Parts: sequence; structure tokens; C-alpha cells
Amino acid sequence: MSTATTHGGPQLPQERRLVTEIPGPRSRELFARKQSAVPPGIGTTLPVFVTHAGGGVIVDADGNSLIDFGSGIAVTNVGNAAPRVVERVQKQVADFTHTCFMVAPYESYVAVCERLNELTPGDHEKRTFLVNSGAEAVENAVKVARHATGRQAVVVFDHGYHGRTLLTMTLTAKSMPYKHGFGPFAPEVYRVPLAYPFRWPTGPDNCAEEAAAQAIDMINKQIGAENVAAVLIEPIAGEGGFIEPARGFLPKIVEFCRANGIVFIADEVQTGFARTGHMFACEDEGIVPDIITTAKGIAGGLPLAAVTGRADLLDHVHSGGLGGTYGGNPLACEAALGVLETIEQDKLVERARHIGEVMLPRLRAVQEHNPIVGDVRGRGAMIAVELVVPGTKEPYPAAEIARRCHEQGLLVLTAGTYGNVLRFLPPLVIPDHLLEEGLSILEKALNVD
Ligand code: PLZ
Repeated sequence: MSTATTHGGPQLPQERRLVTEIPGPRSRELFARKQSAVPPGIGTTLPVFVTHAGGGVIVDADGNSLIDFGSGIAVTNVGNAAPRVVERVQKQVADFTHTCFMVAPYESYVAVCERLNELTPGDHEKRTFLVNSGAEAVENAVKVARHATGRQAVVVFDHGYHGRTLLTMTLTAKSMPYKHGFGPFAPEVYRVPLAYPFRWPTGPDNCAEEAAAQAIDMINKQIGAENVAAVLIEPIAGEGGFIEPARGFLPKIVEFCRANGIVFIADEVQTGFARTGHMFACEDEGIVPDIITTAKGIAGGLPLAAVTGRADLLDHVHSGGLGGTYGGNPLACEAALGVLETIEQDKLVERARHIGEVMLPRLRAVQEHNPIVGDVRGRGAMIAVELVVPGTKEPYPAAEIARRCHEQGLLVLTAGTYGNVLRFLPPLVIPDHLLEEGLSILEKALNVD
């Protein structure tokens, strides 16, 4: 098969093809340049330099074609260079590139907001505004909640990740690498336990009830519910290790928020847009957030994020109180419209479910005979394995296994508070044969002795 492709997208040969070692000589050369031009604070999961990507593959500067189980961290759900995205963005870039929506508006921004108001959980009246990144969406959701409630405290959870800006870094649970050395942090942020079934001290069965009771007790005692503006949670903790809170936990937290006038914010930056086999992960337990933050999968890789929520909350902020120069850039808005069309027309919600149905049974079969696999979990195309030292719950480093996958041309990501989770976020358009091949590579990589 020819390696000379001029475009990415789904027409790229859907095959794993290794023509050099990984990384190859051209990538190593580029990586050396990166090391002298870019600070080490900007890490690298897999040091191959990309030239093309599409469907389920990433092609590098040496002509290797790798299987993509990462989607650029849950971004290219519709695939890289997805045709409807490419077409709309190409037209837009030739028409106009920027006016600033706050200066002179354009239709695509409004259309994206209308679509999000329709698609997000709940049929109450909603508003949406657009920003550039997940962190910016979360910051803005907190601003709105504080403004609307006149309260200051924000409650977040163990294992939570919400971004790298001052406020969102504060909201994030894990010190290294996200917070270490970057203090002082923002005030009025409080952390409570998350219902993490695999690691709950009394076991998974009472996890939801006990964790919710502890969280609510801490809020009442340490903060006072009447001082809390918002409770902020990822419906599945992403960077924390794809932790699905024990069923029943989220509804209890929502109920507590409703009873106490607290804004319930769901951070669906990683779980959003068909990823989990629902359009949004909250749908799984019928959760209707007061505010939902989205980003990543919304625009196929163009920088876009959104804050969607109850009209009465969002309308509370005075005119001109929200915004930013680039928020809802016209290229990103066209990309988002292309993404939403693609999800609908290509039935990618169903496709995400199918991916889960292929991955979970195979991973559970691996777990049966390989004691390094402590837990297999996830929904749809958001799947993870938590690695342990055999016979214990002690974390086994996922980076070691990830490196073995990378060498074989399978891009996987790590996660987890203890760095012991391998996570799989394939593009929803990945063909089944690549999914199966990737799982076979993973299965071998997990055989460590
Ligand atoms: N909320 C739930 O997952 C981003 C982080 C990558 P930004 N997660 C990927 C890294 O190491 O920086 C994320 C998320 C959730 C918020 C964010 C932040 O989104 O677009 O990276 O700002």
C-alpha cells in the first residue's frame, strides 16, 4: 500500500504499518528540535511527529501508520479531518476568519448554541455561550454559579480534573504534575470523597451510599450548604482514571444540591459528544445538570468549548460580564456544526456503544487470566483498565505497558491518580479490524512476566 498520501481523513489506508522502529529517525530528529525549542513542562506521550491522521490511524513523519486509541484525548470523536468538518472549515476560512462575536456576530455561533441547548440533558429553557478550552468553560461555569447564587464556595471531588488555569488547577485533585510548585491556589475550593468502587475501603457494594453521606456531611459541617455556590463533578472522572462513580452516587449529590439551592455543574469536557454511548454521560443515570461544560469532542480538534445551563442562571450575569476575544471563533463553530451532523448522520452514539461491546468482553477475558489487570471499566468508547501488582491493589505503573503498546504501533494513553490506568478513547469511526488488532497488541503488552 502506498505511503504517499496528500490528505488525512477517513480515506487514509486503515492499517497498522510499521516501516521503522517507533519513533523513527525523522521523528527523533524533530524531537531533538522540540527539546531545544519547547520547555519540558510540555510533555510527550508518544514522540512520533504526525503528518496525517484519519479514521482509526495516525501517520508519522517516517511513514509509520499507528492505531489510534487516544483521539487526541477524546477530541477527534468523529475522526481526524472528518469530511463534514473539513468541508465547512474550508469554506469558512475563505469567507472570513474572525470578527469577534462580541463585536459583530455571525450565525454559526448562534446555531451551535441552539444545538447545545437542544442536545444537553433536560428540556428546561437553556442558554449557551462559547469559549476556547475546557478550563475556560469550567472557570466560566463557576463565575456564573457564584454570580447567580451570591455564594462563593465550590465543592469538587477526589480524583477530579478540571484544567490547568489558576482556578481549574485548584479544582483539580492531583498534585503532581498539575499543581506541584504552582501555588498559592484560588480560595473557596473544597474537596470531598468520590464514590470510587474499586478502591472504596468497605468495598463496592455500599460505596455510593457511604461516599454520598460522607461528602454531604463534610459539606454541611465544614462549609455550610448555604455558602456553597456550586458542586462540580465529572460524571466519569477522566484524568483520574475513568472512574465511574458507583451508581446512585450522582443522583444523591444532585438531590442534595436541589434541596440546598446549590448549582450542580457537570464537567462533560472529556465524556461529552457520543463518547460514552450517550450524547452526554449524565444521561446514563438521568442526571439533569444545572450547568454543563463541554469542549474536546465538540469541534473535531478546533479550539472550542461551551457553557450550557439553565436560562435563569446564565441570564443572571450582567450584559458584557462574560466573553473573550476568540470564544466561538467562526472556524471552530463551523467545525462543531460538522461534528454534530456527523454524530447524528453516522449514528456515532450507537457506534460508541458498539466499541464498548467489542472492548469490554475482550478486556474482561484478559482480566480472568492476567492478575495485573485489577479492574476493567468504562462505558461506550471510554474504557480503561486499572493495573495492580498481582494479588494486591497496589498500583502497577501504566506507563510501562503504554510504552510497549507504542513500540508496536498502538497509541494508548495513561491516566489515574496513581498513574496505573490505561485508558482507551478510540475515534468512534475506527474500523472494527483495527479495534481488534489494537486489543491483541494490548493483550500481549500486558503479559509482563
Ligand atoms: N475538564 C473533565 O478532561 C482536559 C488534559 C490534558 P482543556 N483533559 C485533558 C492535559 O494534560 O492538559 C479537561 C478534562 C475535564 C476540563 C479539562 C480541561 O480542558 O481544554 O485542556 O482546558
